[in-house]
Amino acid sequence: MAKSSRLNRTGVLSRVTVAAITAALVGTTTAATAADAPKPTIAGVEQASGASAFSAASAAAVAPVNYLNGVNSAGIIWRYEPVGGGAIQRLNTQSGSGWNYDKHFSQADMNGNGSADGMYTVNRGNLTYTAFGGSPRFIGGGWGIYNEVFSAANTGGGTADDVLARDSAGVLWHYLGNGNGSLTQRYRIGSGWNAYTQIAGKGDVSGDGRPDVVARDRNGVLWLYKGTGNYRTPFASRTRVGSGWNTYNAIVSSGDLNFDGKADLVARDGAGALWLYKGRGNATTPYTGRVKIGTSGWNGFRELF
Ligand SMILES: [Ca+2]
Ligand SMILES: [Ca+2]
Ligand SMILES: [Ca+2]
Repeated sequence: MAKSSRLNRTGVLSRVTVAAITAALVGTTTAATAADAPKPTIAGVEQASGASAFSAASAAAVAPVNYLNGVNSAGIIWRYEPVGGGAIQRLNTQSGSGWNYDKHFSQADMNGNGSADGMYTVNRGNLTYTAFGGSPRFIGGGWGIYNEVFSAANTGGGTADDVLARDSAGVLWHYLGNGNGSLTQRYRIGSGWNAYTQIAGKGDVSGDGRPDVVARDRNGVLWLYKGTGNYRTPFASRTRVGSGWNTYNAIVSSGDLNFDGKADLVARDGAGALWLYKGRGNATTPYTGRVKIGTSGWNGFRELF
C-alpha cells in the first residue's frame, strides 16, 4: 500500500526505488549497501493492531491520529498506540534507534490524510526529515539558532504540515511544508514567544477545523492560540486556558488520542506519570479534566512527540 501511494503522489518512481523494489522482489539482500556507519532508523507506520481505528479516525483529519512517541537517552524510540478512549499501549518492539544526537522531534503529515508520514529533527544545527521507514534526509542548515522547533500540523492552511521555530530573541517563525519534507522560506509570525517554557499543538482543539497551539508561561498559565489558516498570521490573540501547569515538565500533542476528531494534550509530571487532557472542540474551555494514562517511568524519555 505504501509503495503504490508513493507512486501516485510523485507520478514516477526513481531508479533507486525501482532497483530497491526489484531487489526485494527477487529476494536479494541489500546488506552490501549498509557498510557505512549505522544511521538512525525509524520503523514504518503500518501496524496490524488498531489499524482500522487509525484509518477511520484519520478520515476526519482536522486532528491527526498518530502514535505518541518517546525517545530515551540511549537514542531508542518507542511508540505508543492509541487504542480507544484515550488509552495508549506501547508497541512490543522498539520503533527506532540511533537518535542519540537529535532534538526537537516532531511528527508531520505530508499528504493531509490525517496521519504523520515522518518526522523532523534537528541534528547539530541541521534540520532533517525522516520518512517513517526511511532514512534521515537533510533539509536545511542553520537551525541551531532556534531553541524550539516543532510542527503543529498544517498551520499555514495548506495540505502539508508546516514547521514553527522560535529563535533566542523569542521571535516565532513559520516555515511552510511542501509535502515532501522540504520547506519554504521562513515567515515572521511574532515576538515575545520566549515567555513560554512549553509550546505544543497538533491539530484542531477549538472546533473550527484549524490547528491550534497552546503555550505555558513561566507562571504556569496555559494559553491557547487559535489557528487562523493564514500562513502570515497563523494565530489569533491568545486566550487563557488555566493555571497550575507548572506541575508538568513536558506538554506535548501527538494529535487525537481518543478518535473524536479533536486534538488532545499530554502532560508529564515530575514523578513520571502521564496525563491526558482531551480536546473539547471549544475555545473557551478547550480541554476536559485530566485523566492518567501512564502511571510511571515516563521521565525516562528525553523527548515526547
Ligand atoms: Ca499522511
Ligand atoms: Ca482551531
Ligand atoms: Ca481527541
